[in-house]
Amino acid sequence: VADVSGPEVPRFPGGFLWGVSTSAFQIEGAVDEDGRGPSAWDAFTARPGSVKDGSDAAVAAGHYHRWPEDLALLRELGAGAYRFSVSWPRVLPSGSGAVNGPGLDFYDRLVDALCEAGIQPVPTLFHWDTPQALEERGGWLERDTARLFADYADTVAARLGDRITHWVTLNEPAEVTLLGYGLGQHAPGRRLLFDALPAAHHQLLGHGLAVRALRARGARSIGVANSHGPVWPLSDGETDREAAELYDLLTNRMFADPLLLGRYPDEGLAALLPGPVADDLKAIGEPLDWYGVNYYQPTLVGAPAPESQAGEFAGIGLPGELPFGIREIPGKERTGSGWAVVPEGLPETLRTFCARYGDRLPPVMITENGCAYPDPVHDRERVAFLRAHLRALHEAVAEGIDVRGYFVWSLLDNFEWAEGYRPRFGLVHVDYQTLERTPKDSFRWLRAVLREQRGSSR
Ligand code: GBH
Repeated sequence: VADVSGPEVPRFPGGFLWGVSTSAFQIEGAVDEDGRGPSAWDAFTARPGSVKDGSDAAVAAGHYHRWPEDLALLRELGAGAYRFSVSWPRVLPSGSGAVNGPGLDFYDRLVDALCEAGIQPVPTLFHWDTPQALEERGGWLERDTARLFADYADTVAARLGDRITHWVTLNEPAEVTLLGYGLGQHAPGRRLLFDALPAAHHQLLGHGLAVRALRARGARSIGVANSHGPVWPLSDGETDREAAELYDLLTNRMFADPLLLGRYPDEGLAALLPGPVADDLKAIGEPLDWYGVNYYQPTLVGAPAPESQAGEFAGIGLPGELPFGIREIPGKERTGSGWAVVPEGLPETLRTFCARYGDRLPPVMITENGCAYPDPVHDRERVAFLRAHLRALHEAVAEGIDVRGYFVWSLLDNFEWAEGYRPRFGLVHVDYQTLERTPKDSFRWLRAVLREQRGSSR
């Protein structure tokens, strides 16, 4: 299958940002060291049955202590940028109030070291680890969390801002809303179904207020990282098309429209949002410098499955009371975690964005793309996956879509949320007994691609 000898990736425009992504909770560990406060994910993982292998992230990939080693890996890879997340409860243990000096120092050292290595630090301010103190007061269901998020953004910017070019406010508010508050499969484990939507609005508001706070601190380039992918109707029949429309509304347009058009996509949503939102939408719609897309796969959606077919949906775990059902995409290869491999879904997503948002769409960056495979080191499938996605992305670039960067998820094997440690998304293998890092074949392949793209033989 995959040939690891030659990169075989067409040339991307000069200045294209090549990077890898991680997130704090998934790699750092050290959850109660140096004054870090608990996050909603610490509380969630402590609840029996919430994580498949019963694990937690107390150690994770041990990055908090091993970051110099991880920095060396980034250098060896030749990454131009590193997207990491700042843990809110490490900086503000109870979400607001006194700053935890050692927590902020950790990111300050990391940013310094990245700059010294010539790697652009791209911090994400929120990648799902809400301070538990705020979660206990309702978390993102509460409007005040948005304001506190902006205060936190200000605190981080005051310390790191002099060395940051590109900021990311939120990572995937759709997942937090739908999986965390809607279905209870992620922290905070609430199962509010459509009553979860205020959590979406408050995250978006938090984003908007944070954009203003960052700009007031002189931030040059601000984006967001949202998960997007095509939604394909199971058939041409009306019920399947309507179900797919609704799924697309809830996962794609509900998050992108307010950010890019300053409005929600559907009148019917208004009733589910927390009161009048017109003023909030002015903050939410503050023009972005770029828009981050996390792309994994399309979703095939049809009318809800009849009871008799429930087994078919077990892996996806959508409750029967929702007005849509997710089906397996037939005829595609699957990754180790069972996701369909559909590289052409990436340019399709970008074309849909250009068509819908036109001039309102700023330059795009692919802030995450990657796959899980069990293979420890000789990960030929990951090489094939990345190569196919980069070729597909290049088609979009060749068509004139303004794509400025691509970040692989992920540098390291890490804590894959409710799936625990089994899915391995890393370019680098992590032995969870010893925390030893071993670069996979895909790491060497990507290093060759990056060298070639830079046009040097370094
Ligand atoms: C991202 O979320 C996260 O930002 C990151 O933290 C995480 O580790 C990474 O991706 C890998 O999961 O229809 O059941 O087949 C990914 C969001 C949403 C992508 C669900 C795949 C379809 C799963 N995901 N989606 S399913």
